[in-house]
Amino acid sequence: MATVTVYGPPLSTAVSRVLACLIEKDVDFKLVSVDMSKGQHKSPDFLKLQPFGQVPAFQDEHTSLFESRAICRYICDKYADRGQSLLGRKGGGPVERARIEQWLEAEGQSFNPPSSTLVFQLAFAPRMGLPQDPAAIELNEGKLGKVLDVYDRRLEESRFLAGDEFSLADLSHLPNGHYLTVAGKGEIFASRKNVARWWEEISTRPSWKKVVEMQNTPPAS
Ligand SMILES: N[C@@H](CCC(=O)N[C@@H](CS)C(=O)NCC(=O)O)C(=O)O
Repeated sequence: MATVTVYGPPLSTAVSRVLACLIEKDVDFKLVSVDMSKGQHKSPDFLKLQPFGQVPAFQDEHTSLFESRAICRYICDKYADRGQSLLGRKGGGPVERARIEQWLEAEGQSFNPPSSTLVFQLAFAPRMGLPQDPAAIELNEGKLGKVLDVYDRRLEESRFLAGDEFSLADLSHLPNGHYLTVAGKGEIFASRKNVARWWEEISTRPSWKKVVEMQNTPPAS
């Protein structure tokens, strides 16, 4: 099997989503560093891979892709026979796949907007020496809380979002959820019984622990 290539730092939420997926799928990969502080993600060569000048970019043989969730879907489809079945079991049928897609959309459309604003405000703004916006933090905590109330009701009936199996829909929440807990906002999960159980289970998977280890390893100079 050829090795796939991911471009971008593991500290990026979108890059870490792809890394977690590759590890779950047991697909070998090469990680190519992109120094965002030097603007390498806006260089002409990088823009050929990711026209919006964002990370991650991804290559598999002659295919190059961008958008972390699309890359994860591709990995799951192409390497369907390897690792964890993140997009439904073989022969699981359209309903099983649609339920996973439904919760993946919920992550992208409902969970991600408030959580990514919070991650920026709470985790990245301080690292970049930028001021925090308390009004944006309060507003988005409220929005995220309402989303997680829906999740809590769903997770009362099933172990994971799309059913009884861990899927790409669950995995996709890990990057933002991780930064929220590290930034001291873990209560937003812990205060909701079913969300708390779910978060504990997905965030302690070996694949995610490995990604966190990569995030905490300084890039080779
Ligand atoms: N929807 C894109 C988001 C990519 C994205 O926003 N990446 C951030 C890092 S997490 C980035 O490259 N930011 C730098 C910039 O936008 O200039 C994906 O999921 O791949």
